Amino acid sequence: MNDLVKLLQDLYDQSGQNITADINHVYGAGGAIGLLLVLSLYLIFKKPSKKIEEADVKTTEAIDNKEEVSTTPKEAPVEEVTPETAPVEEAPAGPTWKERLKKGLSKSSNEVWGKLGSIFTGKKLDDDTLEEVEELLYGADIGPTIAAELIEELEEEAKKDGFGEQEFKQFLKQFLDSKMNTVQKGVDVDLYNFDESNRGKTKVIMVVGVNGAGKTTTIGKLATKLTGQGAKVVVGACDTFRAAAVDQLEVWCQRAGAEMIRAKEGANPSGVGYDALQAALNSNADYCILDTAGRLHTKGNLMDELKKSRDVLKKLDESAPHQTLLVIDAITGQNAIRQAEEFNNTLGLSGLIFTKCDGSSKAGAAIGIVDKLKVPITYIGVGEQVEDLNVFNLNEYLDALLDLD
Ligand SMILES: Nc1nc2c(ncn2[C@@H]2O[C@H](COP(=O)(O)OP(=O)(O)OP(=O)(O)O)[C@@H](O)[C@H]2O)c(=O)[nH]1
Ligand SMILES: [Mg+2]
Repeated sequence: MNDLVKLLQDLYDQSGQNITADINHVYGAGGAIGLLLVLSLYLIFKKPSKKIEEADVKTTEAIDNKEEVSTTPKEAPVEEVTPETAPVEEAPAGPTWKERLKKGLSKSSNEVWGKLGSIFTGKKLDDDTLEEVEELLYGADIGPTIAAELIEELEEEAKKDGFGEQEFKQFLKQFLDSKMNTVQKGVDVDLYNFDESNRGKTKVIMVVGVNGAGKTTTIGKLATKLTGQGAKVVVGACDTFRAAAVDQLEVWCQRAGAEMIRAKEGANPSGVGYDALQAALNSNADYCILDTAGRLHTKGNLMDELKKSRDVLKKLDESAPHQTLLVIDAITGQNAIRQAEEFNNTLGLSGLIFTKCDGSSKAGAAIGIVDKLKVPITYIGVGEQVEDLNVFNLNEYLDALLDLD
């Protein structure tokens, strides 16, 4: 013990401190060292914690299951992922109808209507600007009467203070809406919304138009929409001129889950329409859609044949066809008025379907056509996919055309 006192005294002396080590200091230091020793032994031999035990079990299991063992410290906070909160991987959704419409009308919007708006950024309406507007309106093919009317009203509007691009677009929207909204109100909603309360009351839709306007494709899309709503649809392949036309329709009908009635050997088109309606009535179908062969409105004999096809349906149902729809390719522009007038005179059209708007900058022609004929647009087509056909909504159409949101 005295040796230990001496050792401590030497250490104190070396550190230059004026402290005297006595036996009490030695006992104190020895006690502290002893306490440290006991503590160390306890920590080494104490029972492992529950958490560590569990972590080890999991690690063993993971190894047994050949799972990858995480090197993350076990104590690190782990976000709990329960089946309810786990993110479900959804199939990427396609574009919405609004997006499709906007894209489909982008040619017309960018090349004509958008340019019109930009004329008014910071400019006053002088003669040069008016001329520019006129030129673009003729390019839009909305028809000379409407174009002249629009310019007259514009001259008044543009006198107002702060008349810029947005004000011009709003003025255009109001003007175009006023040209169409009364006629558009006449659209029969049953045409695109299958109503369960009408189940079994066969509605006959006859689809007509010039060659290649998009009749068969539109019928395919329409049938798909209606069967998708739970309706039973029978389609009559009345285009007996081309075998390929029937094959094309058959593919669409199979996809839509619609029944297709084709021509019997040597049957004429009106016979197929009759058979299709008979089949639809027999099976209490909700819709009977007739695909007719394309024809030029100037061919009198073909137009007569169409009339015959329509009249024969009345033998089965006096009120048939309930809808006679003319398909118009948007690229036709104002020339469609002549077509529509002829078809209207022969058959009495109840609606128009405006197709291929995506391929033309003349989608605005619809306004002039509706205004002139007083026949509403029922559907609009902006591409070749099923989703590219939808009900024509005037507000949506004008917003997309004028790039308003
Ligand atoms: N881009 C685009 N193509 C379309 C649209 N609608 C139809 N088509 C295409 O236009 C072409 C003609 O369409 P059809 O449906 O065969 O036209 P149709 O009026 O039945 O033709 P006929 O029976 O020969 O008189 C096809 O290649 C269609 O895919 C559309 O909205 N956009
Ligand atoms: Mg066809």
